[in-house]
Amino acid sequence: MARILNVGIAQLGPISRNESRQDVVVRLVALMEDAARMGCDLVVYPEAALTAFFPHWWIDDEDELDSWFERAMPNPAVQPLFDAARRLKVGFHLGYAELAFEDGRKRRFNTAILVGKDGEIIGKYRKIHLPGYTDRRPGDPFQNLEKRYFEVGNLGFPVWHAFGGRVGMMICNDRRWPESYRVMGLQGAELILLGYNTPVHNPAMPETDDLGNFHNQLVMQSGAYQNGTWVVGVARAGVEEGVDQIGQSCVIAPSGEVVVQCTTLGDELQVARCDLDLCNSYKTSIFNFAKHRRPEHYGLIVERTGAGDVLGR
Ligand code: CDT
Repeated sequence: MARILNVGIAQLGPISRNESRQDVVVRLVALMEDAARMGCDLVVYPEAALTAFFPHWWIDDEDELDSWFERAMPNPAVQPLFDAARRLKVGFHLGYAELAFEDGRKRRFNTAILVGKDGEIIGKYRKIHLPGYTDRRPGDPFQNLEKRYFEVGNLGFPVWHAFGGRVGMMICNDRRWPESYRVMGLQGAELILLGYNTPVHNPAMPETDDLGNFHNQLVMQSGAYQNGTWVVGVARAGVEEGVDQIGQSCVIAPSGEVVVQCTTLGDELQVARCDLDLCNSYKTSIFNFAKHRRPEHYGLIVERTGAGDVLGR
């Protein structure tokens, strides 16, 4: 029997700096209710979906910085989303800023969770590829301070048995790196979920400003095809606190084709019927990793000895 999963892409428009989490959760629940009406099994929300994207501005004060983070998941502000999942029997993927107390210290991560139709958390991922910088760039129209506000994720790129398939997560900038997909592809991922906040303007590379949407789809389409997996990418779009962000949230089939795409820069739900078995022919023929991949011939350093590096040939 075919393994069909109806996946909703719940794109968000801008969130203002003073919008409460409770108000944002009302927006998220409205999108989930739409998704339930359209028969979705799973809804995917963007990166850091509970607040405005605060890495775009400088924050000096520690308490103020902490106020953008979630200390527990769920927590009272987000509980209505978990309750809605249970009531509507719709799972979800949600990005948020996480404040954790681990190894005897306070730690901050850019995190995403996968939640089942019963409202229980199935898995957690912490963003590994953090863009931007730690210093202040007063000449730039906005900041990109992820390297200052977050630690590099320490949970790897796991793949979970969930929703009748093998599901992995990444977050925003991770999608530009082929190894993010490949590490999950090597674990048999059939569905990779991700959210993004991508400014149209990149102050460090203004020559690419016209290419933002192209690069967005280029990396996700390649990742899907080269690993024989569905990829679902969901934006927070539009002009938020003066920063213009791309939309074009989409669902990509293992063929690399975009099957569904958002057309606005606001809150918008689109639905894709994802047949997880479409991954099979890619995984068993052209991208049968065990049969065709030859990492031992890539010339990677496999051993460092006193006499020199041993290459994997
Ligand atoms: N949030 C995030 O990771 N954004 C980065 C901006 C990089 S500048 C083009 C991204 O890769 O979309």
